[in-house]
Amino acid sequence: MPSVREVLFDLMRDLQMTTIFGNIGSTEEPMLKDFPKDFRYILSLHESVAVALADAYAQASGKVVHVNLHTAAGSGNAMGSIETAWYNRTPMIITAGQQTREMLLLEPLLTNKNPLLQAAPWVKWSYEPARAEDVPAAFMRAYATAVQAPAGPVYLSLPMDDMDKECSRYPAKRKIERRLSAGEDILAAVADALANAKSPLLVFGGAVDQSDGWDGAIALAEKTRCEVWAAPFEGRPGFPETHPQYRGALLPAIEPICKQFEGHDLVLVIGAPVFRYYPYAAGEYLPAGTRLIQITDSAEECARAPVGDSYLADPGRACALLATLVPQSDRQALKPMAPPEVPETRDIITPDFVFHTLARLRPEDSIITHESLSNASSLKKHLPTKFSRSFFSLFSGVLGYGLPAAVGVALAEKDSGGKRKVISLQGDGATQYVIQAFWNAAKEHANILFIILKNREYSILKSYGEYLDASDVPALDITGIDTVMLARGYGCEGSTVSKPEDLEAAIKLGLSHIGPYVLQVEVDPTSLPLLGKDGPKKQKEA
Ligand SMILES: Cc1ncc(C[n+]2csc(CCOP(=O)(O)OP(=O)(O)O)c2C)c(N)n1
Ligand SMILES: [Mg+2]
Repeated sequence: MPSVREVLFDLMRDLQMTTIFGNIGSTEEPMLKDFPKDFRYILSLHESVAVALADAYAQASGKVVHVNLHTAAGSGNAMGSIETAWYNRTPMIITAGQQTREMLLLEPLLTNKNPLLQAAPWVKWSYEPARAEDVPAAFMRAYATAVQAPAGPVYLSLPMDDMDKECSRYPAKRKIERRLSAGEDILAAVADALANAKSPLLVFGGAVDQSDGWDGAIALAEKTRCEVWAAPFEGRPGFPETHPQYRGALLPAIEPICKQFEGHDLVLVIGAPVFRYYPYAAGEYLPAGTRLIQITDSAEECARAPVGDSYLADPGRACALLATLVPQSDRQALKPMAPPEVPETRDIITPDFVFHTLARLRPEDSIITHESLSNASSLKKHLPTKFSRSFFSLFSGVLGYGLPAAVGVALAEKDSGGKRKVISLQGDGATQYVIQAFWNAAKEHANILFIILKNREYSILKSYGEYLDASDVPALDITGIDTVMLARGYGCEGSTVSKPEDLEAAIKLGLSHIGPYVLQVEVDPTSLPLLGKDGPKKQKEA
């Protein structure tokens, strides 16, 4: 009779899950012994790297990923990235070893005391099989849970003595439809509202792109000829930021969003929560006379919206259907936004100047990953996303995503036979949370240009301090870090640039390098107003 391990690996093979990301310990070795030749294990040196790398791989490829962690210890280390995978809606099965059932009662070393609770808020399901022979079927159920809309991580705790036990039952391999439908019976009412609105406004979230809605969203926007905005804090765009109707990302706060909606009788939000706000800026959610409609495939997102009417449907399918139901508007076509100003020449490099220069030099089809918080709006202005699946960031606010995400995206690109360059734009602070990802970049010979914006501080926290009226906060300066030297230690090449006149040549060199290259750019540390120059300046005045 086959062992639990043999049946489990057969099932993973059947589900086309032959790549395992992770970081292991002794409690996982019984599962991984005699590792089949057609599988690969992508080792990371820290669990948060493994989860974030796999997350980005799933985002870029659309595949379901398997991450293998070391009992409670490894799972604990991975929590920040698991939270990000939850908000990124990533289909991810996490398996973690557990102490042998023989000793569990006496709580030996490496016991996961409560595997069902450890990751609980950020996984869709946690389970430890009641019997060894249930392990493969539990994996099948984990798969079915993880892929359904909204996709997300699930957690399986697997006792180490289960693997060599006999397993008589091969779980049925089941096809699980990953997306909801979007029917005319429900959405005709939304189409009517759009057709009858005087001045509608569309807001698209990243779930539109996750559900293959990119082209449908464009078709819908062009039918309605209205302004299109991105929902705040989205990990990936749902609509091309180069489109003439695109107007930018909504500010992530209550009062400014309300202002942005003024003059519109209908706001249709597709594939995003309503909304992810931070900081707090008191105000009304909507102007008087504005109706909000949300289309989401997440019942939870539906429930937590403070205003508006919600429809549960697949965002991508909804866009495509609405584009057929809505009549062509005869509104005047909108003019595209003015291009960003060319940054003025200064004796110090500014983030604006980095993005402006990169925009001139980067291949049009390059993919950007981003974790550089204080200058995100400038980045978006200079480097708007033109194509589906070509910009990835984090939707959670948990730092430690960007570096491994770049590697995960580059790996997905390589696996699909693509040759697109990945450009990773990183704050110097964010980079330090998951520095070990440079090792994966070197090992995979990943085709990435990392640009580290070295301002020697947590710049955005200085802006928050200003907004919150919290002066003299300690611990916001991070001087004395040389990221290029750290990256070299992990096997990546790189250099530092500090003069504006040297930047172009440095970026060209980095872009032409085959494999990972780390360009550290010393930039102006001026912190900017948190909600932009026109937004509220202080929380208490908001
Ligand atoms: C895991 C985690 N720890 C701490 C924070 C709080 N935090 C938010 S932004 C930030 C600083 C980011 O600094 P850097 O990457 O250098 O970007 P900059 O603001 O300087 O552009 C910190 C520490 C966080 N979001 N996540
Ligand atoms: Mg910084």
